[in-house]
Amino acid sequence: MPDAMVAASNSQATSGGTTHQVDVAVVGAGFAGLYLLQRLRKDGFTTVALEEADDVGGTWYWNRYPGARCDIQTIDYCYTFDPELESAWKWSEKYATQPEILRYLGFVADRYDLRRDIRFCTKVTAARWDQATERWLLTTDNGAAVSCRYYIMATGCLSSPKPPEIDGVKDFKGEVYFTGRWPHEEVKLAGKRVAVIGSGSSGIQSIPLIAEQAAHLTVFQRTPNFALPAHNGAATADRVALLEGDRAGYREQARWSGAGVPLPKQTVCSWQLSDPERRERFENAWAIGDLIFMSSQLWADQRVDVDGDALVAELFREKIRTIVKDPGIAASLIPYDHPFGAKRPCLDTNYYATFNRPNVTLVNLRQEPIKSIMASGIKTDKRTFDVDVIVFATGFDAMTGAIMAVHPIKGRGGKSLSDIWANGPQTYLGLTVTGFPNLFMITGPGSPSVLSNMVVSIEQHVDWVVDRLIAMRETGFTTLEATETAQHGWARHMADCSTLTLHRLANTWYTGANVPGKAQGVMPYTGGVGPYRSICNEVVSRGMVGFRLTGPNIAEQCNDGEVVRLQPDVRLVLNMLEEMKLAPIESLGAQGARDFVAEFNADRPAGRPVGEVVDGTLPGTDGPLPYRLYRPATPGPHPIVVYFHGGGWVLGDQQSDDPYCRDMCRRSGMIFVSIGYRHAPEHRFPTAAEDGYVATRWISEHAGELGGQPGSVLVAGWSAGGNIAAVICQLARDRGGPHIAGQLLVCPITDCTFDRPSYNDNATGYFLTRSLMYWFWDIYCSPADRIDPRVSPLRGKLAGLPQAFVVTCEFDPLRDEGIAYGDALAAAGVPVEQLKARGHIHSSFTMVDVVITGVSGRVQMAEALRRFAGLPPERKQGDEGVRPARTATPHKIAAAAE
Ligand code: NA7
Repeated sequence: MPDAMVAASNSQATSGGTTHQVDVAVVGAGFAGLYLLQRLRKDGFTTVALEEADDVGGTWYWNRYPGARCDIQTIDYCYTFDPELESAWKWSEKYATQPEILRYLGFVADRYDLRRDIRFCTKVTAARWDQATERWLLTTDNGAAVSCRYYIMATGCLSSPKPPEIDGVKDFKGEVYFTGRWPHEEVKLAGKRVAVIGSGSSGIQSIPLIAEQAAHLTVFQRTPNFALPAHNGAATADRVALLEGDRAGYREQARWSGAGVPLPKQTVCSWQLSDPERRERFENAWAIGDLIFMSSQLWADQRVDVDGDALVAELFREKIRTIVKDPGIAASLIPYDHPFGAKRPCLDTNYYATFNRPNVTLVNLRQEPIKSIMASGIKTDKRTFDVDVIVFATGFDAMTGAIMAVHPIKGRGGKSLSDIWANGPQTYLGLTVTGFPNLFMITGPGSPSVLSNMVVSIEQHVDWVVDRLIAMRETGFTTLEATETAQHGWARHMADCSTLTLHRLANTWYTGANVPGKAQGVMPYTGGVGPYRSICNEVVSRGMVGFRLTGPNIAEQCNDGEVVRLQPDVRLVLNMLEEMKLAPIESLGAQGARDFVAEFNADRPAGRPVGEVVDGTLPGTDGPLPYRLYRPATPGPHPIVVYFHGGGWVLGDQQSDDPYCRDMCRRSGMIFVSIGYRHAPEHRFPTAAEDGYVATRWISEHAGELGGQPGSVLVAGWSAGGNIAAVICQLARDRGGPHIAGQLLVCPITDCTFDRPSYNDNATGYFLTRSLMYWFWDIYCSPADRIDPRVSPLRGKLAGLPQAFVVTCEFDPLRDEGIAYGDALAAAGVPVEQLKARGHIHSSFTMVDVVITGVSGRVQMAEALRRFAGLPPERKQGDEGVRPARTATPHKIAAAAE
């Protein structure tokens, strides 16, 4: 590349043979490095990019294997920072080939004259932070060292090929190629016996083309993958029309989407569709040939719930069986060891059909592992395959490999990044690392990166980082570093996010499982591109929360803390509610509030099916009380849980917690009977409690008729319903029955003392407000009555009560009175367990299929109920424990929670 070499020598000349001084050094000249250069230069920073290759392109420079293409539609997989650039370049295909993408990146480099700031053929060999000068010193294998204020790794996620870990590679006498380091000159495979090891994206893209050339191709497959036909050709007309209709809007939608591609939220759940309807959706997606579409547009629960996902996987398997003629080969090609999407699914052109060719052999390494590579070919534990060429499509040391390849990177106090990351990468926002001031990573571990359209993520990272550098220049700060608190908080938030999807359930390069000895854990951010962007923005709007900034002649600034303490889906729900700018419920009047709740609930995700739902009435003190009974699908009789809905004694009815009752019925395998007790202001204290007591007694006496186990019942309730359940336990003890085997109290109201910290800390902003609680109290109960244990059970006698499971949420005004009740029960000798749900709000557990992170709490609640009822801890349908039961959502909030 003559241009490149000229650029390199110019660059070194300016350094005068001594240390090359710049404001910002960038490592890598792929998508990220090029955009960095463009922005940094535009914003007045001196900069240099150090690039190991002799040209731009990054991953698209190295991955030249036959069939290499992007697997996001090209109209989405390109820069959007400059509308003129968008109109200056026309893509020729729906999925561009590697040569075309490389040409595009060359075009971008030339258009913005970026090559003059790139030192090609230059590898960074080490990097060291010098505290005295507050600069990074980068040594290189070619030319001057670089001294910079800011050091930005734009090294890509898939640029460090993984060794094949197979004995004897060096003994092989034929040709050896790695897909990730494919030669520039033509590789002639015609007439040769070729082996391909690996069936990830690179293998799946190259195998059909290699099969067309080779005399014989033998594919060595360890793990089969899901692959979807690309149906490549011209760019899809409807997508192009959308883009051209409103380019800015289209791009903006991508920026706030889940994966960086503008597709609508799916709202229908798999169980709301019939078999033929699901099949039709799948066939449509198969015909469209778009991974993001297939992964997100079939039904709302597909990516997040094992059952919803399994339906997709099975339809894939049917396709493979149809395409591959030999049933034995088809069986080997069918993936069973991971949920669809948990491992990167692939986009193919004739991949499965290639195994119908007479010149192709599939070797299933699960049945006959490779023993070694010999001079003449490959030996499994059953056979020997003589080949002329071996192609290793064995993947990468992903996400961390390229960063750690610069070794050592020594931060403050001389600590090395490889040591600090020995147990897995730790970052703040995926962009920075504590102890490494002024070091940034683009698409680093902890950012959405590989789970997103990379270009969208790259542009967001670059803009965010460069904007910070500008802000520091303007304010006089010269160093920026993530705090320990912030980094720990991000690790916790990452772990919370990882429960939202199924990625944690597969051994993949996302989790580090493909590299022997590598620390394992989900490395990319699974919370989505849009939410990630909003968090980065929040860091700034809250005064650089989690960063320490210093500079000469300026006071240190450190707004220490965690940027996200809420569960990720709870945060989205709250943001959504804030955007809706709802009037305070207490301003609507009782009837207005009831209408609002009814409207709100009508729009929420439908609960999952249970065996039977029966509406009925039972005799109350002053007339019939309605109830709704949820029966499990399993054979009865079942223990009965008498349930009391939430709503501050004012709102709701026996159906208002329908999704929660269904969910708990499925999980616990018990009958739930939700009681329509009477409400204030029409019926004030103590009506709700007395109705609840009468209903519980009646249900206990008629358990057999209801299909339940006679003898005893359990009680449960949420919020004011939790209050009623707690009170009933006291009344039942004092009034001679019924026998209650256990009580489940979810965020219960237990006292009328408003000075506990949670009433202040969580007074506003978390859905249930202090003001709304005051309103509920005023409507239900006069001040004089408030100390009565029938409304303040914490003030009652607690000894001799049924065993209890008390759930409280961190961001709930009622948190501390729930905890106080649990503690008081324990002090009174009542067996009690408390679940203190971190990051949750008052309604987290009843927002079923909206707040997905609430699942594990409901699993624990169901287990407690089963224990109380003397049932074995076996789980019922829909249950998972280690996995989320995400389903979703004909619902605005649910859509946001995606
Ligand atoms: P991948 O997706 O990591 O695939 C590598 C493949 O190589 C995969 O099938 C591996 O099996 C297989 N492999 C790795 N090591 C071995 C050994 N030692 N023996 C046998 N088979 C082995 O990398 P790709 O390059 O295909 O794709 C990377 C990404 O680039 C892709 O997801 C796109 O985003 C673009 P395993 O699954 O580990 O059992």
